[in-house]
Amino acid sequence: MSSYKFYYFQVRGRGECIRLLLADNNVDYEEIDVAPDLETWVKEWKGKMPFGQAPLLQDGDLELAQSMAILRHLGRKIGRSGASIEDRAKLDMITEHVEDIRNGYVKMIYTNYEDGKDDYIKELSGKLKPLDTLLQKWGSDFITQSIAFADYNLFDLLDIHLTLSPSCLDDFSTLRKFYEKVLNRPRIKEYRESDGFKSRPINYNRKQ
Ligand code: 0HH
Repeated sequence: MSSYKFYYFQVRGRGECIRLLLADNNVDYEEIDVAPDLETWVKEWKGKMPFGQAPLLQDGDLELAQSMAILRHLGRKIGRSGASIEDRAKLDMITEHVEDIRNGYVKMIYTNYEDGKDDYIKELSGKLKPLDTLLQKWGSDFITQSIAFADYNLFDLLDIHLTLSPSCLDDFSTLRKFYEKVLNRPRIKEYRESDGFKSRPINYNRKQ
């Protein structure tokens, strides 16, 4: 029996960085689809979620909501949470900026895709540039010396934006290098070949 149960929709969405961390670190888990149909989500699962939303991770008696809390918790449990207090601060700093970008992305995708996509893409490089500058300044392959929870989240953010705008990393060689480095990790490659990964759209409304 898997020790972790992961409850989420069958989309990449806010769950994908967690799946990437689990896959790359060979952590066994069971995934439960909370919405084989919308009625099941509303009647069976929504009310059981601490904040009425998924994802949720069950780790023994601990029921944990909020994707970033789940990601950090798993990072701490498997030793992917930064080697020093300074590293942990950097990982948190990047995580917060990635959240800011993701919140804007989700808003555009779900509420304003047709009218908002072009402007969103125009403003994207201004949001990615500081990430490129910081990673270059910090000088490691990952955000810190070795891969940690925040790297999976940053990777997923870059991945979904490359789908939205394939040229979005053209001016950001450090981010591009980081993206390729994570993409080419054997277990990440293997995971991305899986039927599960291939069958899940990025977003529930299938806009991307
Ligand atoms: N801050 C939270 C986190 O990071 C936000 C979680 C969240 O927005 O964990 N959860 C959404 C699903 S993520 C949720 O539970 C986006 C995937 C889209 C799935 C849409 C399903 C529509 C069902 C009506 N949303 C469902 C809800 O709020 O009822």
